[in-house]
Amino acid sequence: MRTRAAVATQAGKPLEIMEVNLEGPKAGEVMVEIKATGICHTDEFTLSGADPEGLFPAILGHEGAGVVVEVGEGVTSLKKGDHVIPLYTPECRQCPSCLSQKTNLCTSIRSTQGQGLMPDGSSRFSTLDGEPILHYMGCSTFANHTVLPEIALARVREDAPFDKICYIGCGVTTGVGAVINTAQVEIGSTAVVFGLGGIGLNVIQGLRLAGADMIIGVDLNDDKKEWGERFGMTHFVNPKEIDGDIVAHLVNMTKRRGDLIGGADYTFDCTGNVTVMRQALESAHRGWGVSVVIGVAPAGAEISTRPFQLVTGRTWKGTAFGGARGRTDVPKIVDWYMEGKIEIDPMITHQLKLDEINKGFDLMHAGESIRSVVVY
Ligand code: NAD
Ligand code: AHE
Ligand code: ZN
Repeated sequence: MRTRAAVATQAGKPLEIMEVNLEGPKAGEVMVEIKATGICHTDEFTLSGADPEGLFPAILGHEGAGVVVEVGEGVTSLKKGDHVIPLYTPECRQCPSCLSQKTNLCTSIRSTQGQGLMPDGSSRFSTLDGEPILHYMGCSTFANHTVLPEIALARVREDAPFDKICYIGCGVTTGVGAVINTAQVEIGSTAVVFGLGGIGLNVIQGLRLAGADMIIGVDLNDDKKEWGERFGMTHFVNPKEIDGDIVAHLVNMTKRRGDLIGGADYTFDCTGNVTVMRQALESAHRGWGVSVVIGVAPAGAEISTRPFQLVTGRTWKGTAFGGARGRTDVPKIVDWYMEGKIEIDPMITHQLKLDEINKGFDLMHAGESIRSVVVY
């Protein structure tokens, strides 16, 4: 069949809206009509050419929601008409990683996914001239229709609005999950969140949900102060506006009564900047502070710190998709949204048509959006 898509033809170039060919689902695969998709900073990261795994031409997008239109042979858990959220972190429930119960990083299809291919090693997308177009993160939600493995789809309730729950396909789950699953923040904790964008604000609402006492947001953009406060941030720091070192400033701010040392119980990097990742680690409390890397750094970037920071009891962790097991956890997060336990609507600052998708990237670059969502 034919469908409309925004194609990343090469790094650093705007997406091109075009008709593409899409083959039907093979065994174990499902075709989905995408109803809405968010634009995440990771799409920008790959489009910019900074992603070591970035391949072109490809159909980007990994934060979608839609309806099953066709299922391939052997598909048992989904049927036509089901509402679904695509999962860039699938959940096969059979691979050593899934069975370990220690990680959400299902390994069953990661290698082909990273090559922009379906598990059988081929692509379902091609140009009208028959040239293959690659998939992206196993999702390709910047197409009105896409094909995914059954294990990479979470079935969700049908009364949930696509134009909001698409954000659960990445940003919401990543931010809230980093707090609940990865850091396992306790009531009364102190926390610092670096980068108050589409991910950082969800970390903040996760911290509010977990009952953190002090939630410090750090961003270079002063407009983010109001945004952070809207979701539970208690203090804001713009590194450009303080005298001296940001780490010393944060350590001092997080000193509890009688504590001579200071430092936050939990810190989160939501910028992808390796200098900030180091600041986040070093702002964590001596002896027990945990720092979680969420941001994705460009090819070639490396993190560093003095080993003494770890010797003295800080823990450096990372998280992908907020540690969530997609088919199990995503339907629950949709429930949390529908029950009013978490907010999504105010973070979706812009709604665009597919033809306007490049504007979503411009808004992100200008720091004017939290999330832009394309509605098909
Ligand atoms: P965004 O562009 O919406 O937000 C980034 C924020 O960081 C902005 O508010 C910006 O002003 C701020 N910022 C930039 N440099 C800063 C600095 N030096 N100090 C303080 N603040 C700074 O991006 P997003 O969608 O929130 O994504 C954030 C990061 O998380 C990206 O690197 C993205 O690729 C990554 N990400 C990771 C996962 C995962 O599973 N690990 C999932 C989604 C996104
Ligand atoms: N391709 C990049 C890594 C990108 C990355 O870390 N992606 C996150 C999700 S970001 C969502 O917005 C992720 O899930 N990582 C685990 C994985 O298996 O990719 C690179 O550096 O090569
Ligand atoms: Zn994302």
